[in-house]
Amino acid sequence: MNRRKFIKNTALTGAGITLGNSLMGCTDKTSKEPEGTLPSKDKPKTTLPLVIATWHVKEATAKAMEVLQAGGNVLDAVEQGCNIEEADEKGQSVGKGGLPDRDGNVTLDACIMDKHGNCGSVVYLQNITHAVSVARKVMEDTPHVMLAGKGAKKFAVSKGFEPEDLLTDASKKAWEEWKIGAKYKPIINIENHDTIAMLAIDKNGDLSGACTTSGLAYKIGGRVGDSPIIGAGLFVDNEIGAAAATGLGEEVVKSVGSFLIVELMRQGKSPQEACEEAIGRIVDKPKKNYEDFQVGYIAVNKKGETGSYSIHQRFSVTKFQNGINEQIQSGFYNKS
Ligand code: SD4
Repeated sequence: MNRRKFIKNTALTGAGITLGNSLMGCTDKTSKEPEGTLPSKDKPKTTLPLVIATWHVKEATAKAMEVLQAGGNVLDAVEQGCNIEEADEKGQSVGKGGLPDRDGNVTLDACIMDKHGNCGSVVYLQNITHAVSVARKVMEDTPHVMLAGKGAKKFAVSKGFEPEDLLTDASKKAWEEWKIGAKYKPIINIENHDTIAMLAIDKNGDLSGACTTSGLAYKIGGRVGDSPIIGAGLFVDNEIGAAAATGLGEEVVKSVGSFLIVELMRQGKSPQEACEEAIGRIVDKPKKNYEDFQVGYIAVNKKGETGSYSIHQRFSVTKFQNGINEQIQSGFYNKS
């Protein structure tokens, strides 16, 4: 048995005393209940499929659910869900209309990961709205994982993506106003609508995830955040679960947040516990500077249980499950 499987199995055995069959996966209907556990019919249902995403993005989760309900592929679901936000010019932190870097260039980061552990990513992509779809093409049509800048754009154009100006009048105006003071300070929550990271699980329990952003507003030209970094902004392991991040990417990269959450779930933590511990790793540092920035995580495990947690209040997630597409306020660390 390899080490990965060993840890997973150990975690399952340890937790099995209290959680019984529920940890054995959503498709296991044959094994007997240990004594003292609730009969299956009385347990809370974690029905599939489900979609969860960062921030208030009901149209995006609705699109992903529509794909899943139609029997579509879970990878198509997260891609098409994210595409909705990328095309929405009103969203100033994703795709078209994203806020530019300090030189006025809109540069996009995105990644996608499937149930087989395949992944694709683009960084510093310019003039192409659907960065997440380019990331998917990198995954499916190249031997690489990540393409950057000019090469990423050239590749996108070769795949039929139309170049366009992503700097809308509203974002240009915001940048011009910013230039007056030109202070670099991460904004804690942008109107409850920011980088979109989406995780989905289909009715068979298969997972995929995607993440797409224009990154931090007014960043230094060339800066890349966590969102296209596999393991930081997104991680999917079809045996265990998936996690994704939003917020100050530098802090997510330093703690490899999404991979950490999936590994914590592998060791037996619930998605909620794993998100809280990953935030704990960021805030619990000798130099306590977390008051200046936000990080938020979402996670889902193989059973369809979800979790979310952030440093500061007002991080919300959108979850679509059991026919209900709802915005949920996340728990948060900083109560002061
Ligand atoms: C980044 N994580 O580029 C992204 C930005 C973001 O909410 O998520 N903002 O660092």
